[in-house]
This record gives sequence, C-alpha cells and structure tokens, in this order.
Amino acid sequence: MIVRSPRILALALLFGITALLSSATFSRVAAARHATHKLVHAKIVTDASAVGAYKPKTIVVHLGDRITFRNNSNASHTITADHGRAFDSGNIAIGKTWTFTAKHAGSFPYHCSYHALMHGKIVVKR
Ligand SMILES: [Cu+2]
Repeated sequence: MIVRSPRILALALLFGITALLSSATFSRVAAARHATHKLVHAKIVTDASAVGAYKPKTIVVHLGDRITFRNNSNASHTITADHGRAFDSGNIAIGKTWTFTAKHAGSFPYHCSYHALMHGKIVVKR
C-alpha cells in the first residue's frame, strides 16, 4: 500500500502507537493481577454452643491465594472438606496454625471432624 497523504500516514502511525501502548498496559495489568496472591488471616475461636467456630465462616479468595487459620480457641480442631478429599488439616492444636492454598476454583464447605456443629466454607474464584 502506498500512502500518498502525509496526514493519513500520521494518523496511521498515531493509531498504531496507541494500540501498541494500550496492549502493553493491558498485559502488564493482567500479569500483576496473577502475580499478587493474597494471604488471608482467619481464626478458630471458642464458641459457647459448638465448642469452636470458624471466623469468618465463609471466606472468598482467588486462585493462588492462601488462608492461614489460627486456632485461638481452647480446644483442638480440624478443617476437613465435606466432599471427597479436597483438603484436611488434620489436628490443629491450641495456638497452632494451618494454611490452605487455593489451587482449585469452586465452593468448598468444610467441618471439624471432632465437633459436628462446626462448619465453614471456602469459595475460590478464578
Ligand atoms: Cu472442632
């Protein structure tokens, strides 16, 4: 293609540069979004009616994020997935922590394998 008008050439150049810049900005933003994974702090507290309770009860994170649960209650507990073997903390003694890494998207209800009334939910978004 032969461009005769310098005005059209300038416009084409301007358009090209703008497109290049905006695509570079976009990919930088997208990369940053995936590079920064959150660390969420949660806890297990003493609860008069159920021995222990997860706080917060429902936690929403994104893929790659981690949740650290600290057992601030006065009994041992577990964080055990309701369905299949998605995750199981095993025993979390008083004062100890357990960290969950969000590797799969979905909704994961869990419970304490010692105390039937303790329930929580982790929601992992893409
Ligand atoms: Cu428990």
